[in-house]
Amino acid sequence: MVPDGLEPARVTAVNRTNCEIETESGPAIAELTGRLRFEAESSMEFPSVGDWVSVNQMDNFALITEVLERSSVLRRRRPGTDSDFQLLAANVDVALILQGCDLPVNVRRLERFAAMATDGNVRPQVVFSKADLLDVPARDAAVIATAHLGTPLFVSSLQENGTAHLMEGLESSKTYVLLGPSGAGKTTLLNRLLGAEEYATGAVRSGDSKGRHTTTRRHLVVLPGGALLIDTPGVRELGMTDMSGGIENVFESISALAEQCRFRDCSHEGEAGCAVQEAVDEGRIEAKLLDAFHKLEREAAHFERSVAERRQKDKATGKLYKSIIQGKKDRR
Ligand SMILES: Nc1nc2c(ncn2[C@@H]2O[C@H](COP(=O)(O)OP(=O)(O)OP(=O)(O)O)[C@@H](O)[C@H]2O)c(=O)[nH]1
Ligand SMILES: [Mg+2]
Ligand SMILES: [Zn+2]
Repeated sequence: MVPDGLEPARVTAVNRTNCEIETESGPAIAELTGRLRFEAESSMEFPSVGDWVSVNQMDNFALITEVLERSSVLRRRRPGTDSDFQLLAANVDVALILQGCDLPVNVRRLERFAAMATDGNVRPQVVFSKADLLDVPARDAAVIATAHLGTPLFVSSLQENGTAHLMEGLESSKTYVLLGPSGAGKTTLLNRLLGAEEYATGAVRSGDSKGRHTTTRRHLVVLPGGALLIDTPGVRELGMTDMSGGIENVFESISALAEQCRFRDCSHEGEAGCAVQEAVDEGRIEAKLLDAFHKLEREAAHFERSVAERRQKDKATGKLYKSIIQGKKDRR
């Protein structure tokens, strides 16, 4: 709830010394109150892109007094720490996880992005970008390799109807975030959805198709249809390395083994004739990795359960944001 005398606003970008926010009366630059700045116990308490905050508006200046409760977060472990997190974005509904078709499908990376999203109550959606570079058999192979992560979308920002399918699925006043390595085509897609070359994109290196880290900050943009999209810099280090040590393709190999379990609905938690458990017992799969697999599944289940709850909240937040955007349009 926003206290009396204050108004709600949404953080669209975070700079070193201030935040950019969208208020009912349009965009503004805002600073944190001293209390917020000095009493924070962890960096997670500071506003991040996508956060709803309550602000005290003055003439051409605003003060953020409070970060409102988050419905979801995208966060990663700070490299080298166990419990310190870096918040990438807040109040995100769907993470669009991009994999460029100019590079081999990196299932492991997609899984890590998906786990990061699920972990924060964000729905992961795999998106194969640069689909113009893919023939049909390669497309089928990509679908099969990532089937455990849901049905992927294919987009091309260069083809005539290359983004139509994705665009149709974007819901007004829902918040989406673009994730993926540098060069995957995140900003190109954003420009395409905006219908304008508004943000800088960069060609990938000719040798290995790696990106050049063109986008350097996260920012939230309102799309013509009313959906909200956060562009991010290519993530170098995911900070989900607690599962390191040969997780490569582990989810795939568990899925493959699961087909040999006696029961089709085997949960691999001690059932008779479980091929996955057998592989763990024989040391072919590390127990730690099976745990990680179970954790991801539990998170997915938890996510399903909380969707209904979140719908209620989303409705309220959506209305609020709509009124802000609408208010802005009316004044134009
Ligand atoms: N063939 C093809 N190339 C694309 C497509 N989308 C983007 N590209 C190219 O991919 C390169 C990288 O695109 P960007 O949008 O800058 O990538 P990014 O993910 O924003 O990269 P960072 O900002 O560095 O994280 C550019 O040369 C784009 O022209 C596409 O749909 N098809
Ligand atoms: Mg970019
Ligand atoms: Zn089993």
